[in-house]
Amino acid sequence: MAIERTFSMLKPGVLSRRIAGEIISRIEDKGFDIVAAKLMRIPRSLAEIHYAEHRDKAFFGELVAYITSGPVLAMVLEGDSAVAMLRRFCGSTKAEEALPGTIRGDYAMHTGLNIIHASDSSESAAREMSLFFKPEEIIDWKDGNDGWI
Ligand code: IDP
Ligand code: MG
Repeated sequence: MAIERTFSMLKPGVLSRRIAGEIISRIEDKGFDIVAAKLMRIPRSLAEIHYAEHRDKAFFGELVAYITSGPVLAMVLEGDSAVAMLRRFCGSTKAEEALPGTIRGDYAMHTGLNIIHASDSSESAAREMSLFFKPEEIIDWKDGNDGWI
């Protein structure tokens, strides 16, 4: 396995529900390293670029309205096969398909409010990281637990 970085985001509602700590704990417990984090309100222009692939979908307006409706916690996570690992950890996009034990499976009843974003490929990860973070905002660090997790 190779060390990768991926982009993740706790979507609006997570702070209001006061479950950000729980979700971050799960991310830490799994073994991802948080190498960047930023609490922000996403401007409409950034939301439209981030979700550009969905521009022509019926739910695009709703998606942009939701993602700009409150603070999000944008993060870069690092770890072995982090891109694929985080996707599985978050669970399926559709609420009714997200398995119990996954973040979406455990915390979301509605697809449009599925609480967490995770990049779907290395290319998306690189693109999304650069949309949300400057290179100097991503921190190189080691937790000293190599060999344990
Ligand atoms: P992903 O977040 O698992 O990568 P995408 O297909 O890229 O899923 O969709 C982006 C986001 O758009 C989803 O996380 C979800 O919040 C929302 N979304 C996707 N499909 C639907 C839908 O059919 N109805 C409403 N919202 C949707
Ligand atoms: Mg996606």
